[in-house]
This record gives sequence, structure tokens and C-alpha cells, in this order.
Amino acid sequence: MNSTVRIIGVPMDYGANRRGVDMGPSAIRYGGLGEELEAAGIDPVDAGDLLLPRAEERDPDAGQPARGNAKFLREIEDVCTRLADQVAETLADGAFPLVLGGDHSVAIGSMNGSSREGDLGAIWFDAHADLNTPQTSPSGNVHGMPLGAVLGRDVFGEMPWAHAPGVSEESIAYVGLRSIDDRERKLVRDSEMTAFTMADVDERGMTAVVEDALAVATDGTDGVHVSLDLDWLDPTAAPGVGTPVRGGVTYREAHSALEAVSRRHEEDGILRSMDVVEVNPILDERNETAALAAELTASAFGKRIL
Ligand code: 6HN
Ligand code: MN
Ligand code: MN
Ligand code: MN
Repeated sequence: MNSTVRIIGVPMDYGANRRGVDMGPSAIRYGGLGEELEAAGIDPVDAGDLLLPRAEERDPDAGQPARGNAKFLREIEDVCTRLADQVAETLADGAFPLVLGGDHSVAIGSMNGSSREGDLGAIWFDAHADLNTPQTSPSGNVHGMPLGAVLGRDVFGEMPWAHAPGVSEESIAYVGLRSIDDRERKLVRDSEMTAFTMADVDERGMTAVVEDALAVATDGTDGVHVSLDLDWLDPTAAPGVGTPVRGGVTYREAHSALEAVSRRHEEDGILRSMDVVEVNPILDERNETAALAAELTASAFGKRIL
């Protein structure tokens, strides 16, 4: 990794159904992010956190789209618009934007900012598909919609802050998928995205799957966004998340996945931006999920055992 890494914290929980992920940025820093990145040979610059109102002070229904259900959409628009500007500014300064969530709706802002000046591929390390829209969501929680948003599906197509024209389906690869809503299943199947489920990881091994995912995300794009949702891991390794799903990635598999990303980046500088999301310190055990988030980030930036 050659460029400076700029850490941008987004203490946002509007998109999740539980309070707590708003403390993620602090917990990941406290979990050793700075030290871990230094061990990877990176000198991070911390830009601090975006300032945002507490969820209790806001009306979740105030920004509802005329069609569909998406709680706190007005607040999420405000935060993601500011985040997208910061991410774009970071890239313009020649630095690497590392965004700490917050719930997964922060990825709407990261990806919009990161795709302003070129086509962006993405690797989605997550138990979930996050492809809902206000029309399809069973929960109304926007953290289940970031890919639906950047792809401009349904009402998101009318929201320029959400739809990122530089992101297209064929450049997105899921890794480790295992929890998909009934309506979402058809959406994933009918899409042009590449989905590597946990069954693919079982069969082929993590490294091979990630290398294929990288091939998808780099083909015809100018850079790759890595979105790391900590519920991608098995709850035994990462208990501090709001939507845990059994049968997830192990501690070692997770490291090997992000090491594969960094190997590819060392070859041809593919990484453009990253977010680390859904750490919930209230549900965590002695901050271990936050510390793991810090470790995995360092793996992505080239930290090795030896
Ligand atoms: N996440 N598919 C469910 C929903 O409510 O749309 C769960 C989404 C979880 C999202 O963990 O980022
Ligand atoms: Mn997610
Ligand atoms: Mn998830
Ligand atoms: Mn589009």
C-alpha cells in the first residue's frame, strides 16, 4: 500500500434495527486499528467522525419515500451525502478512504464518493445480500439496502445521492452469502452480480473464491471497493453484530480472504476504498469483534504473520 490511509468514522445506526452500531468507530479504534495498520506498514491519518444527530431526536418516518418503507431515509441521505464528499476529497488528495461504520448503509456514501471519478467494482463480504429496496424490504432497515441503493433500483433510481452510476452489477461479487430474504433471493438470481455463498467457500476454499471475486470486481473497472460487514464471520468469532447468522466464516478464513485482497493489491494497486461496518459494542464480548475488525483491516493492507 503506497498511499496514506485516511480513517473516516461514521457513528450511524439509522439503518439498523438496534442501537449500538453507532459506537462502532470508537470501538474499532479502541480495538487497536492504529497499531494494527502500523504493523502493516501504514501510517494512518484519523479524520475523526462525522457529526450526526442521535436517532432518538429524529422521526424515523419523516423521510419515508412515497412508495415503500425505509426508516430514517432523510437522515441517511444527509450523512451519506457528506460521507461521499469526504471520500471523494480523500481520493482527490491522493489518500485512501477507510470508512468505519456504523451500520451498512454507510456504504451508500462510501461507494458514491469512490465512484465519482471512475467505474468501481465491489467485493461484498457479508452474510446478507443487502439488495433490498424500500419496495422489497421486510424490515424497512436501510442497512439491508445499500446495494439496491447504489444500483439505483426501484425508488433509489430517483435519488441521485443513492444511485451511483459508476457502479454496475456485473462488477460486484458477494463472498460468504448465507442469509437472503425470500424476495431478495430472486433479485440476486436474476441479477448480473456474482454470488459466492458459504457453500462455495466450503467446496472450493476461501482463497480460490476470493481470487475469483477479485477477477469479477477488477474486470473493466478503475478500482475496487471492499465492504466488510462483520456479520460475515461466524458469531462464535464475531459476536458483536446486530444480525448474526450461524455458519459463517472462521477467524482464519477471514484473514486469508483479506490477505488475498492485499496480495492482489500489491500486484496491481486495485484497492480504491473500504468500509468496515456493523460492529455493535453493546452486543460484543470484551470488544473482540471490534479488535477483529481492526486486525482484518490490517490484513487487507498487507499485514502478514511473517
Ligand atoms: N446487514 N435482509 C434483512 C433486511 O432487513 O433487509 C437483513 C439485512 C441485514 C443487513 O447486516 O448489513
Ligand atoms: Mn451488510
Ligand atoms: Mn450483514
Ligand atoms: Mn446504475
